[in-house]
Amino acid sequence: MRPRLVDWTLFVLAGLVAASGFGAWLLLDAQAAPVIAIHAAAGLAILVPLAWKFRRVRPRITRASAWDWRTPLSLFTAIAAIGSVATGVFWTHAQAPTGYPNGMHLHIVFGIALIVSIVLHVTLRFKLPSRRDLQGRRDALRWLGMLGFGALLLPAQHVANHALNLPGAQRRFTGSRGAGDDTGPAMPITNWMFDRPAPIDVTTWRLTVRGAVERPLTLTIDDLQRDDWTTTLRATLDCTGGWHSTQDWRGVRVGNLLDRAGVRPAARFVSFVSVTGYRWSLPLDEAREALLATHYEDVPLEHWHGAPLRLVAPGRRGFMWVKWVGEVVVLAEPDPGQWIAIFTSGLSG
Ligand SMILES: Nc1nc2c(c(=O)[nH]1)N[C@H]1C(S)=C(S)[C@@H](COP(=O)(O)O)O[C@H]1N2
Ligand SMILES: [Mo]
Repeated sequence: MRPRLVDWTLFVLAGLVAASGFGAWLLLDAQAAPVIAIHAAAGLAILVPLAWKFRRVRPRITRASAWDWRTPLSLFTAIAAIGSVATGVFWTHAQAPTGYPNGMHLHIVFGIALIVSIVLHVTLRFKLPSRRDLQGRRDALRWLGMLGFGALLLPAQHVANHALNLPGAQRRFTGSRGAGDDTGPAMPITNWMFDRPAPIDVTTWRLTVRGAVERPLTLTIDDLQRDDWTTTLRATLDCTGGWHSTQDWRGVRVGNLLDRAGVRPAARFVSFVSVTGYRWSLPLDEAREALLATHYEDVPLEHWHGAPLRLVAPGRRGFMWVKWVGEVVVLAEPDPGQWIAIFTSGLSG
């Protein structure tokens, strides 16, 4: 097979893996499932052209006389590629500890290193593909064989997981492992970056509902616990860091609050802002179905789980379940600044 064909196959597969890796975080569960499957399948399939490429470039590495200034970068790319696949497989299939940092964090670090090094690698060695690269039936068949063999790796892994009852067989489709259900306060605690707020004094705490609404609201904790306001919702928190837990949450449906405040026609998103500055938004219709919870499993939330009020966003990854909510802001536009807020909140007092 022509080297350039193998290189382009690697490049396209790597792009697919990177894009699906980000999609896995951001999409709703139902949409994320096939994207995560593509991520895993393409991530394993890439091993086949990678092995091919390593065989080809081995003399350029093993013979010192063949080294040039680009060789270290190529080695770095190779290490990042192997590290990405190895940490991905390890994290989703082994019984690794869920602490911080864990296998998922390593996977993200290797993945980002890989994206950076591929961009550099391609900039330095770029060659456009041409039709000649896929000429000849034998080459085309070999190429298809390579892809086909790669595509079988994930199903083979699944069969092995179930036959040998490996830990990977018990994982949720996101790769997260169960951390116990209906456990209330014993649920794991995860803070994304720097949020370490002091416990909130509920006698002075207020929830404000503002933005594109007719009647802004200021509510006390007692308002939010009135029997005729509250409902329960069973939902699964699935942290990107690799664990999941299902609880019965109790609180006020966001749609209920929005109806009381009267949403203006321009409204499109609802942002949930923590007292720490952390914030995330959901599209209006989805936000209506979310819950602002004061309780789990019939007990009040514990401080580190976001007391007095946290967002429960069914079907969304855990990092969107804003804790210590102080404001609900109805928006007419998306909020790109939330991407900065989740990385910097907690740093300013
Ligand atoms: N304000 C705030 N909310 C937050 C976070 C945070 O760091 N700050 N971490 C998020 C992440 S990454 C997860 S997985 C869940 C974890 O919730 P728990 O600690 O109650 O299990 O909270 C989310 N809400
Ligand atoms: Mo998380």
